[in-house]
Amino acid sequence: TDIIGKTKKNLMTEKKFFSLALELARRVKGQTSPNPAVGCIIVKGNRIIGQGATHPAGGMHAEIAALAEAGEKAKGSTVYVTLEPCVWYEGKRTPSCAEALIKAKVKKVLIGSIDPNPHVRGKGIQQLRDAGIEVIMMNDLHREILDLNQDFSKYVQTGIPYVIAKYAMTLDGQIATGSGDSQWITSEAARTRAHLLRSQVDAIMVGIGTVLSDNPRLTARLVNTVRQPLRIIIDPRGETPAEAFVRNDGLPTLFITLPGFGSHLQSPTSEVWEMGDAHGISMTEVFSKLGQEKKISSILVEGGGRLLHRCLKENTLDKLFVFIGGKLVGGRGIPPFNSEGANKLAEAPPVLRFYAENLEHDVLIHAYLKLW
Ligand code: AOF
Ligand code: ZN
Repeated sequence: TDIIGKTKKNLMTEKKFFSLALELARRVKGQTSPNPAVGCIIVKGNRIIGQGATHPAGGMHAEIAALAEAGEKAKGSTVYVTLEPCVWYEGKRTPSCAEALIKAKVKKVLIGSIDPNPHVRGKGIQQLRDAGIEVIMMNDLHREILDLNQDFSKYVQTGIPYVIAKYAMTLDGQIATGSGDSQWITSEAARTRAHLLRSQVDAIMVGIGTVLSDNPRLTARLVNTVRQPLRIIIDPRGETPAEAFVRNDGLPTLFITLPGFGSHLQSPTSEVWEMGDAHGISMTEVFSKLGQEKKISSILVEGGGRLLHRCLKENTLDKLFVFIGGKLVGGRGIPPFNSEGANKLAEAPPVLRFYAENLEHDVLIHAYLKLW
């Protein structure tokens, strides 16, 4: 019983250190793109001697920040890190974390996930082991750790941004009443949560219908944030009014129109891409171009129903954020994806995994259509 007791206690401690490392990573989510958000805790004799999280791109990695705090004491320590430490490769901006850990003579490294970056994947672990450091892959919080950097994982492997659809609906699945009234389906706390989601992506996208009906600002206002996401308006015929917030508040906006419809939208703060043909604007093409030319690694698509439907139909959605508010329309309203849907449930797009987050008065569903 003594031995079992001890083992249990150790497991508990490891999990605690790991959840701390994950918490550190979560705090910098949205500030590290296109790098992943990573957290690192350095422990010696059951005491934390260093902690760190990824700095904005081009800056320190989590391990380097944690090692800087630990200093000389890092020798013989145990390191908890949510992502495999990186190795050096051509074009990299900062020095290798695996090498830094070896140099600091740490004893043991516990890793939460393998780095999906093809330049790193597995090599960091190998390098540490070759240097005689004990490396353990942790299963604790594995799913949560993977969830945090799904955007990075897709972008580093494909060059295409991670696309999330976001909408707020009633308990009977409507985003507005039949007459178009939608303010508000959710309460204050859910709207603050939505602004946090905005602050964690590189870009926010809406269709022209939403601009015309809501005149949204599309900024992350209700939370503290160091940067605002790029605003992208899908406006095939260049109908965004001259008085719309997105053309007047001095923040950057990218308008995407059909050929010949965009020149009047150009301004010192707004850019125009003219794309598409008689079949309309291909969202697949839009997303690839955003990844390639603007290095956008994640996008939140906030509606409306026609744009969301188009994204779904082209199979470009990776995740849904669905806010559910305690309201019932109780009849025909407006659905989130506004067009013909699947005929048979067997033909409906599969959801691979979903779970709910409880907010004060509402629920936020995380639904994954793809896993990266
Ligand atoms: C780590 N710890 O905190 C992060 C890692 O251009 P660089 O030098 O910043 O390297 C970017 C790559 O490093 C990135 O694509 C990913 O593979 C890894 N990110 N690695 O050891 C960290 N953020
Ligand atoms: Zn690194």
